[in-house]
Parts: sequence; structure tokens; C-alpha cells
Amino acid sequence: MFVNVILLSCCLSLISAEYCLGSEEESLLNDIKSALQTLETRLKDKSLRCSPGWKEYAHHCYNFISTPLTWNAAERACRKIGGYLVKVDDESESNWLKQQANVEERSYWAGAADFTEGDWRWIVDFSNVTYTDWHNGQPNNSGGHEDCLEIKKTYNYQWNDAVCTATNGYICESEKVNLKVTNCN
Ligand SMILES: [Ca+2]
Ligand SMILES: [Ca+2]
Repeated sequence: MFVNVILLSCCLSLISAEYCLGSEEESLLNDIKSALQTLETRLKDKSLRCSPGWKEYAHHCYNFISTPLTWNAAERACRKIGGYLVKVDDESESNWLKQQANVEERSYWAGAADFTEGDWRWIVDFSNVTYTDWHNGQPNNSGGHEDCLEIKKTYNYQWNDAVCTATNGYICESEKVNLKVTNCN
């Protein structure tokens, strides 16, 4: 009994005694911490991605759909699949879209319109259309009612204002979505 008490108090004093990390242990601990951080970042990156069937470019996702629709129907169709009719922000995005459009060799609707004549707006946020890639002589509002933005094949995928009730393929754009990360091993 006496021995037990001695052993117990000895162990307790060992447990409560201060213990300093050796430099090796400290470095091991730091390695583990940094590995955990790397893993966390990787998992975050992995969880944000484009849904299957969507192409990724500069942190956004794009779906090129060939089924011909009117501009209004295309706009609705994009929202139905979690996106919006494409908003072209700058030249690099525009160039990438042209390359992709060229694969299918067809014209596509994009998400801008001038429902107030001459006041071109992106439908997704009603912002002004600042970057433009109009083909020579466009927008010409031909016939007085061309109000929807077409990326036109015969204009080498430069922009045309077209009649909204015409039918074209269309490009939907979306943010990356948060996909559940599962262990696939
Ligand atoms: Ca117009
Ligand atoms: Ca036109």
C-alpha cells in the first residue's frame, strides 16, 4: 500500500512536471501543422469546381449549348441549370469564348440586351456593357428591333445585335460550385 502511494505520487509528479519540447519534436510538430494547412487548402480548392459538363476558365464555369432557342428562352434555360446567360467581362474571356464557339462552329446568344435602345446591359446584374467586341457596323439595330447580343459565327465570333426572337445556341456561365469532397480510395 505504502509502495503504491509512493508510485502514484511519483507518477503524478511526473505528469504535472513541466516538460519542454526538444527542437526535434518542435520541428516535427511544425511539420505536422504545415501539412495540415496544406491539406486544408487542397481540400478547399478541390471542393470548388465546375459541375460535370461545364468547362472551366478563369474561376468561372461555362456551358455551350447547341439547342437553338430564342434569347429569352436561353436566358431562362441558363437560370434553370444554375447559371446565367454569359457575361463577357474582358478581352481574355472574349477570346476564350471565341475559341470554344469555333469548336461547334455556330452562333451563340450572350447575356446582354438593349431593351432601352442603345443602352446595352448585362442581364445577370443589369450592369453597363463596358468591354465590347462589336463587328464592323454593329450594333445597327437593323429593322429597328435588334436588341439581343449574338456571338456570330459569320462575323468570326464577333458581336452582333440580333432580333431576340431568332434562335441560336447559347452560352451559360456560372460561379464554381461547392462539391462534396469524398474519399475515393
Ligand atoms: Ca437595339
Ligand atoms: Ca445587327
